[in-house]
Amino acid sequence: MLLLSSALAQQNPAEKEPVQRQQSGMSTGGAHAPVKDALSRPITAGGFVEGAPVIFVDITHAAGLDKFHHRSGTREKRTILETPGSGVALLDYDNDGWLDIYLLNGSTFPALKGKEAPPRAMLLRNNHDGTFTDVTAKAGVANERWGMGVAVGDFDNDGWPDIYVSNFGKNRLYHNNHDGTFTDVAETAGVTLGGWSTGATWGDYDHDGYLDLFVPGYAKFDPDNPPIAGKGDLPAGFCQFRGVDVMCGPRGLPGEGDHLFHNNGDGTFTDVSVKAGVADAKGYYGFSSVFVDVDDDGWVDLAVANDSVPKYLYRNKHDGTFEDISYLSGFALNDDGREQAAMGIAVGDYNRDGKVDFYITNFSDDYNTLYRNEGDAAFADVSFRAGIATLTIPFLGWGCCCAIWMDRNSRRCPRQRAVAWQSLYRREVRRSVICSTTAISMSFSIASIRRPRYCGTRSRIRTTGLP
Ligand SMILES: [Ca+2]
Ligand SMILES: [Ca+2]
Ligand SMILES: [Ca+2]
Ligand SMILES: [Ca+2]
Repeated sequence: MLLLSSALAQQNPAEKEPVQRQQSGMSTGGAHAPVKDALSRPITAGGFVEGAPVIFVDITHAAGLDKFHHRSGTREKRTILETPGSGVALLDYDNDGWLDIYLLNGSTFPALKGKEAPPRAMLLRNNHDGTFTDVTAKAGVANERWGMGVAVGDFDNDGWPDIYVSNFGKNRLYHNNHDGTFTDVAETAGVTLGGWSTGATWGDYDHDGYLDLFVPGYAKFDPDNPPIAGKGDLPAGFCQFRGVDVMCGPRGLPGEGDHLFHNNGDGTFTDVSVKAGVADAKGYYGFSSVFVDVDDDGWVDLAVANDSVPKYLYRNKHDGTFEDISYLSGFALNDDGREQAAMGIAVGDYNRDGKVDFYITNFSDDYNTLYRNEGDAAFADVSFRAGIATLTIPFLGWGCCCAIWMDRNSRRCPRQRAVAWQSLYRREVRRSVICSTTAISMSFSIASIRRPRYCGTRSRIRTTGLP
């Protein structure tokens, strides 16, 4: 039959039907626009698709967060002081169970001299409806100094989170007055310092029940005589990046030391940096720090991310002092034995083995580093093996923080989530810091995290650190 049809077609080519060329692919109906819900999330008639990607919607304006504008010197960025950003903290300052936002601001050289109004930090209260209200003026936390980092902790154990602000210039310790206002008690507490402080961290290193405070220092910088190529002793072209004149530093600048303040329990602190062995005698350029127990002995240890030089890791010796295990642990350098320009620190148990790991952001043309905890305070740079190194090479990283992801469709606590929380809580030794990063540019801090209702009772995490 087929053969016959074919023969007839050949005999009468004029009667041949037009050839229907079939395209590759598949046959479908017409185009249909996606159906979205009120939050612009694509949905089907049956609701969300199991396993579908999580959709993020930019709600900055709707939430009222675009009122904040960060300033840091001028666009030209002729000096290193103008190049970093400032920290941010997520904290429940009014203990209503909803996270509020504290955004630090930078400053300008004219503002430092009182020639123009200084940029202000902003505290945004969570209205429980997706919006925030600027409560900075009432709270009294505008800072109005050149802000770098912020760390949140309840230093006086009154149940209300207090705020430490690291500045270029004097630092602040905002005590929470329980009524929506704060009082800067840094002077009486003895924790103002001066100079250039960066990402601080709270942790009870001596197990006396009171949070102690570590404050890294970056570099010594004189705003009246800033290092600029072509000025003073510095020849033109002295400070370049890829052949372009840029700001000078940090290399070549004297480093600022680090400080550990012991909480005396009476509202005052004592600088014990030298005795404790964490004073940074080398003058490294500290950016971020975090108290965290890396060896599971129940005592917080201390990690410090330094810019352009080796990083510090100090092991708590349980007697008020620390042992410098930066090199011994493998944390000081990367897998090639090379120092990196570390900016931010994130702490988290990424491989769910119960041991805390570190993720470090670095300068551009270098990869961000994932340090896997091998046990007994030994760390291995597994960035490339983990497949997350190459894509970070072109970018300059700043603050970072671990995140615990949750299956949005699940009303249960997935095992991995439970393990992650347990892992973090186990390390919350006597109000010590757990999951935090403190970085200069986006110093990030979570003071009170409310666990989802379906995952158990409310718990608090004291963390510090950043963006
Ligand atoms: Ca709140
Ligand atoms: Ca307090
Ligand atoms: Ca203490
Ligand atoms: Ca420890």
